[in-house]
Amino acid sequence: MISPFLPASRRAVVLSLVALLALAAAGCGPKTETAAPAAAPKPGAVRIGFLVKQPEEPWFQLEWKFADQAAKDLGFTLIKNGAPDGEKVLAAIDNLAANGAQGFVVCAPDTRLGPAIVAKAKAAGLKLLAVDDQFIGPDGQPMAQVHYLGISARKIGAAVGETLAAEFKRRQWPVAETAVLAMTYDELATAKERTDGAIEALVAAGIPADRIHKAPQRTTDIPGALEAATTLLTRHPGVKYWLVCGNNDNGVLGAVRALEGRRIPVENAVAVGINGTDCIAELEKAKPTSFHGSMLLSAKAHGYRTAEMMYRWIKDGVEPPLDTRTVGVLITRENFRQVLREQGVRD
Ligand code: FCA
Repeated sequence: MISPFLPASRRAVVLSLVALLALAAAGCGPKTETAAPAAAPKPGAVRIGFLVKQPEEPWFQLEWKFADQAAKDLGFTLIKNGAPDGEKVLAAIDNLAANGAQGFVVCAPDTRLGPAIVAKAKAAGLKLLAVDDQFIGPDGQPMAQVHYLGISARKIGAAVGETLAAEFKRRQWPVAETAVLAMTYDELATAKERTDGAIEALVAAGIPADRIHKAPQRTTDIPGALEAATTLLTRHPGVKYWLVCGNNDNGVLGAVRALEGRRIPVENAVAVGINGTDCIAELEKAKPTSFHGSMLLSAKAHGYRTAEMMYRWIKDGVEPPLDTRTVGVLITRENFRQVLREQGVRD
């Protein structure tokens, strides 16, 4: 199902794109680029692809770093590719097949590409494991038959909401002067679950539902969040204190920059992200900002573990579990250096 949140004109574009990609996946659409095969791999050599939607995001760079570690430890070749749109992800799968890969891990640029990706992987005889973002089928439901490793999104979102509620109580802000800024990206199921979880926890802690304001992001990078948050803040000039949650660090960082742009004092806002990998420079700033902390996810589980699962599947025929969920842990200015070291994110 195409998201009801898209305007009709964009829905039509997305629909025709999906149709085109399905055709291409079935081998009857326009040809996608295929690189010349590299030197033929040794018989029995394992080659695994790792495709990510936003290669510029530190989270995905860390997934790659841990997958590289798995390749080194287990002795397989890892082929990494950025796949920021549908055409690139399908072309990358062609390239993997041409280069002798037997399987790949993928965080798709749009989860509705799931059926096209599955069709292409099947046609090329490649094993497939979705990471982070679960594929959505033609019926709008998660494709539960496609192997997937992702976060326990609602639980992690709830932990964000609980952290914000605890700060709100500790600071004794009057409810009537406080509001929630939720940076949302409801087109992506894991993102929606995260912000829904945070909002549920805030309401359970006593924040009235009508003081919760959603700022839908058009893109999931900092500029997309800055734009959405600025628009929302302009519409609510009377709010003195802000509690900020979002889909990930970049969403929340964009909101923090928007609060600064509106001259909201640092101590009048508290913001908590998700990922923990994209906010390190923010936490390292000598002068604290409103960015209080983040739920650090396990880049190692998402990078090393997925690559290892794929390796065992190819080499030993051990099929991974269909659905694996990972947890998060809160990092703040007080503990982030130690926790990042413990998790192998930082030396
Ligand atoms: C999604 C987000 C990423 C990261 C990942 C686990 O793909 O876009 O930032 O949070 O889930």
